[in-house]
Amino acid sequence: MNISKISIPVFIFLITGPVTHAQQQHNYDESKVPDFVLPSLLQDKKDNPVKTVDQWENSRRQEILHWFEEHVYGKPPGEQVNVVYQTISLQEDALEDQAVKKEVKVLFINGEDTVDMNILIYLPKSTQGPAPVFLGLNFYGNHTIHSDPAVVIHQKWVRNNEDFDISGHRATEESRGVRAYRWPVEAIIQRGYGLATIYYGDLFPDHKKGAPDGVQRLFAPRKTPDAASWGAIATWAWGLSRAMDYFENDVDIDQSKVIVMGHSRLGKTSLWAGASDSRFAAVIANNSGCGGASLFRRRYGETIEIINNSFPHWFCQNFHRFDAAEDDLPVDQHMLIALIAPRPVYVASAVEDRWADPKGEFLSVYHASEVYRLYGLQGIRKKSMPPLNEPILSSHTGYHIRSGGHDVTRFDWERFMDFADLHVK
Ligand code: GTR
Repeated sequence: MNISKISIPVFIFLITGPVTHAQQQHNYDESKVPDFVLPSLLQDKKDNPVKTVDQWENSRRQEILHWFEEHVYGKPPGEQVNVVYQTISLQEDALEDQAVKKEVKVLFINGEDTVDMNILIYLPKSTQGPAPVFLGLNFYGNHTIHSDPAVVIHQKWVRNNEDFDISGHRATEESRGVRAYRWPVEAIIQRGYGLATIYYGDLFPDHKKGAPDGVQRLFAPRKTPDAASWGAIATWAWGLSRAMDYFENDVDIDQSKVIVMGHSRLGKTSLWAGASDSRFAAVIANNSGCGGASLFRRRYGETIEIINNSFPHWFCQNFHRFDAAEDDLPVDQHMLIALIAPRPVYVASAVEDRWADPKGEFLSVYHASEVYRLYGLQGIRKKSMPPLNEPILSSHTGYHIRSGGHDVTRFDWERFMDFADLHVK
């Protein structure tokens, strides 16, 4: 090919590769963040002021919860499926005798059809009585969170990853323990907490056509999905609630002290799980970004249009109506966090994770604090972000921004546990 004969746009394409839709649209320039007005938390849709906890809980909160279901995450079908729990492994001397480990298979049943999810649970032996527990979904499978050779490897669809030797969308022995650095199980156990985790693909394999291979299939014969039906995030959150149903029946777990934690898309999920199911005692969202803690109206980093284009299955169909129309949405994400009040919530950002808009994540927590104050709790009063690596822990609305990029680090976990020590344990 003779370079001199290639037209300029084609030449640029050849040297840079295709420019993705996402790259074309995002803004990282603070001076280009548009002026916006956030929907009021304590003024209802008829403009009546909300002055008491009772008005908040019985009226305004319901209104906001409904909007999130209707326009953002979508609703699970009202009906329930039959559920059976099977303990498929039990080890009394796990982690050098510091923990009890069990794997519980949860079978969701509709007639002849079943879908299962496996909960991997580590509980500290040092705790007198039932243990407080962190619950989090994982990205590649329960066997990836620890090098423990006995954890079951799932047979579900999984994202290919050369670094983890995952190809053909199937996990193998090669990927055992590859995500252990994100799950400091021994440290969690030492601090007196349990850890429960589930592979998110058990519930909804994370691709556009994943729905029929997850739990949604079990409801399909009974209910035709509509534009407000649950997307993948609501389905993953539904799975967390089903894990909570199980915890209510496990005497070794303190069901009143379950802290739901998630990173990135699973941080979006932990926020929605905590907002939609008040049995969760506290919520932690790490680098959760657009559709998680950050404010849509700032249009900094990932936007509604970008996320809907890249991941059309994550939210309900109605949410696509707000592509490039953030101001038309009746909610913003400070309202999602406020739905968790008065339960403790912790949002964590990373300074290099601009895609997730750290400032927008902080401002959500700041604005949500208004509802925490209605409960007589302090919340965050200062509108300026705290310095790097200096967590806000004493407030029921906790926050940190750490150095580094999009990830879950040991620093993050230590702060999550500090926060849980203060507000949950
Ligand atoms: C990105 C997505 C983010 C975030 C992230 C993740 O591609 O744009 O919203 O969820 O994935 O989950 O790792």
